[in-house]
Amino acid sequence: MTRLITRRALVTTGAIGASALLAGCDRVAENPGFRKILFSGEKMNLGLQRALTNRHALAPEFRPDQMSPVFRSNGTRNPNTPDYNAMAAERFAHWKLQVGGLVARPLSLSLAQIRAIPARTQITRHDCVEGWSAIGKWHGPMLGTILKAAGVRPGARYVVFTCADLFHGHNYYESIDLIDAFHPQTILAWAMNGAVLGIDHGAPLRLRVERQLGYKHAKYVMRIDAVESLAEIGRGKGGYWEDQVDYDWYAGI
Ligand SMILES: Nc1nc2c(c(=O)[nH]1)N[C@H]1C(S)=C(S)[C@@H](COP(=O)(O)O)O[C@H]1N2
Ligand SMILES: [Mo]
Repeated sequence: MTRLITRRALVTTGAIGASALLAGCDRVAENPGFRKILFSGEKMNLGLQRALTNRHALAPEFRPDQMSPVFRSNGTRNPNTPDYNAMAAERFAHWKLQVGGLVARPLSLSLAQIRAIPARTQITRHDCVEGWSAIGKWHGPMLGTILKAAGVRPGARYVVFTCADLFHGHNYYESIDLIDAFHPQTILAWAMNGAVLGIDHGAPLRLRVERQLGYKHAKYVMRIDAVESLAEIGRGKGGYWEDQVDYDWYAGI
């Protein structure tokens, strides 16, 4: 009996599944019944799971008493270029974030302007691919607020972050799609653990994209560009580590 019901459920799922998939993956994955069938058992397809995972779900948030006593810094700890050092020496008073690419209104925002935008505070866990994690508190405007002000044009599919630090003469960069760009926990943080963001953690501004692994969280963000394709940027894989060592572009956790 159980088996029959399961078979029937599967057959029904198959029929509805095809059209529902065409209608929009997220809705299919949000249905608990579909999730159970698609994501359980030995034959679970990881690629499919990734494609159907609810991209709008929130990352867990934590209480202040759960914050890590030490939050290590990783990758670049100081860009240490002449340009960056000059900006840091005046506490980024003349630094500006450029927002461009496929937008209706390119923006050039000072730190004071960014700090005046309504901000979100979130205590989240950072997971680095190298095998450590830390819980920290981040504060800054939602990336979506800034993108809405710039007006992302219809052809845009990704948002690219260009950073101040150089690796063999090339800027660290990262990219996310528009679902993550407009996710409520995707913020441009200018404060961490209740203090102004330090140089080791990406001053003056760093991305927090909480549903993904650490290397996606671009520090030292200088430019944000809406683009249609990632093919012409760097080596075309959407990020510094993706280009270098084949890390996944979508590093969902
Ligand atoms: N610009 C830039 N962003 C970066 C990196 C970097 O080297 N340069 N390293 C990444 C990696 S691998 C991790 S784990 C986090 C570390 O952030 P933290 O220094 O605040 O811990 O930053 C990410 N963003
Ligand atoms: Mo990392």
